[in-house]
Amino acid sequence: MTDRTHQHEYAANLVGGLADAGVDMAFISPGSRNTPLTLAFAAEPRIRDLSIRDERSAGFTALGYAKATGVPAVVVCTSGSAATHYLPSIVEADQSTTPMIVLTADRPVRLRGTAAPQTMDQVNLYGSHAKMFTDLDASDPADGRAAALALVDHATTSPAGVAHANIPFDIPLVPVVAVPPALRQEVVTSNDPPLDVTNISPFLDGRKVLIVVGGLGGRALSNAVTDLADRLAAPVLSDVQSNVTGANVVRNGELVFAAHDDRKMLLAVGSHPPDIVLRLGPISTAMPLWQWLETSGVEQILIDASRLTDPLDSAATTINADPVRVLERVSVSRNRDDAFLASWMRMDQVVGVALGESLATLPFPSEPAIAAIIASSVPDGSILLVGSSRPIRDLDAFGTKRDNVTVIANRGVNGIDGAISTALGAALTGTPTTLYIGDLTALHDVSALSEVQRLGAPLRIVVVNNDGGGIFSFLPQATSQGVPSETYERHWGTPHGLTIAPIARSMGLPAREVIAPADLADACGAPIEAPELIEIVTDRSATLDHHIAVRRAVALALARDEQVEERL
Ligand SMILES: Cc1ncc(C[n+]2csc(CCOP(=O)(O)OP(=O)(O)O)c2C)c(N)n1
Ligand SMILES: [Mg+2]
Repeated sequence: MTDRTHQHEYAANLVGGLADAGVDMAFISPGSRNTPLTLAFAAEPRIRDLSIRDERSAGFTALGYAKATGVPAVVVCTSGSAATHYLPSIVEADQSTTPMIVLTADRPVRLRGTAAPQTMDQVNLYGSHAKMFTDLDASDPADGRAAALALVDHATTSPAGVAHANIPFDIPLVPVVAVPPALRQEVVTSNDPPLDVTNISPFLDGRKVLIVVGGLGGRALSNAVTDLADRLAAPVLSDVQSNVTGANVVRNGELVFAAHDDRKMLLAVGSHPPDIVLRLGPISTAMPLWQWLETSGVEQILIDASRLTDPLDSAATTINADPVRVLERVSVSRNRDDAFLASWMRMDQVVGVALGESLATLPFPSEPAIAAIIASSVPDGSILLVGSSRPIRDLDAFGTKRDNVTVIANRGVNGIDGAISTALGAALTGTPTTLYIGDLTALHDVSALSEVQRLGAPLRIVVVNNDGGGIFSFLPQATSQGVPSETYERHWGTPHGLTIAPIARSMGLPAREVIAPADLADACGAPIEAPELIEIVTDRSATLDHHIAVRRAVALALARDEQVEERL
């Protein structure tokens, strides 16, 4: 792993080199992966660091600055689809010979070609429109300055144009020593012979199987999983996007899985460990689950048709095939011992009750309660399109899984871009659709509100407005001593002070704010006949505490049930 000191020093040298070469302006879009660069720009007094939330807009702003000054402006963004939004401004810069320097943060090289979240191929992303592309290696700080000078040189040498550097950064992204959670290690090693891909039955027969369905959906998969889970008496942890339901689904799977005692021991897995995990499709939204899969050593079989590989690198066997086809070939005798399943179902029930009680005690509006209300109130037969960042995680953790609601999300690269347009596309099928997003996600695609109004599709947009990027409160950037609070607010908190409802109204879209839980439930439950926007304003600074309170209450209830209070 790249040493954290090295990559921060590298970023500081790179930014220092840019300043030496005359760069005086950087347009930075919020994200986590670009943290070393953001901190370096914030600390460099010769370069003004401006935060612009929409990368497309940041690209054009940099373009205008460079056209007016002749000095290359710098744009900086996180990994994933963020970088794709620079293309129109890059094409203009290239064809108008305007100097521009594009710095895209990337995941570490070892995660390339895997299905790691918010990861895509960023090498040569802008093709012939960038004069120069370089895939930098931030491991030796001494190289940073030379890289900067080369970028400026390429951007400014006639004919001027675009120099693009892609820079992989590894965790920890902030200059503190991160303490990894000490999850219980349930090490089960397998000396079994190599798996015959046409038949995984011997690996499942008579064993305690936990089925994990990631972000993969479809009726056929749901039926195949339900059938196999029934025969194996296996509990199923299904990701919110998988829409897999059925009697064996642990409905509060994320919370059950995340519940730990104060020594960070996972209660559920500790008390009721599986012999083997059958993973279907890409990794799940629930981070506690994939952290456990990554570190526990539990035997895992992964079946995924994707061309991308396992980002966790934890499956003993990966079968690149359609999970439905593989599951159809499984022949196992019916498992008559359902104690394992019953224990997970009981935990689920305990957690469900504790969750309900805990949500009710939180002051409203709390973001966990909003997720629960939206999940349970949207109309039967409708689509629930959920945005990246907190909404999908909150829906996964706190929302009830419903058989008759189809959840959709843009989780290929986890962008916060294009959400309103995507929902409009879904609603144009005629199926009533609810879009549940954060405020930055709404603002990123705000121009689409006028299309929603114009096309009149059955779309209800619910915006949870916490005045910025709430998700970053959950990351080390929020508390690290290496990130001054003013810098945190400018580049991650990114408050804007806007309410979205008046913006929507200005585009002719009916829009209103709701405050009370019952009003939110009524607003979300009403038939969706014409487009409208519902806004609910929350307190970003309180969200993390709300989450902690709910998780604590759930863990306590589970521990009590498991007779392990002494461990809490
Ligand atoms: C196109 C794009 N740019 C940047 C990011 C990095 N990013 C991930 S979450 C997030 C904040 C989203 O804020 P908001 O929509 O208000 O949701 P909240 O976290 O507040 O619930 C950002 C900027 C991204 N995923 N996609
Ligand atoms: Mg927000």
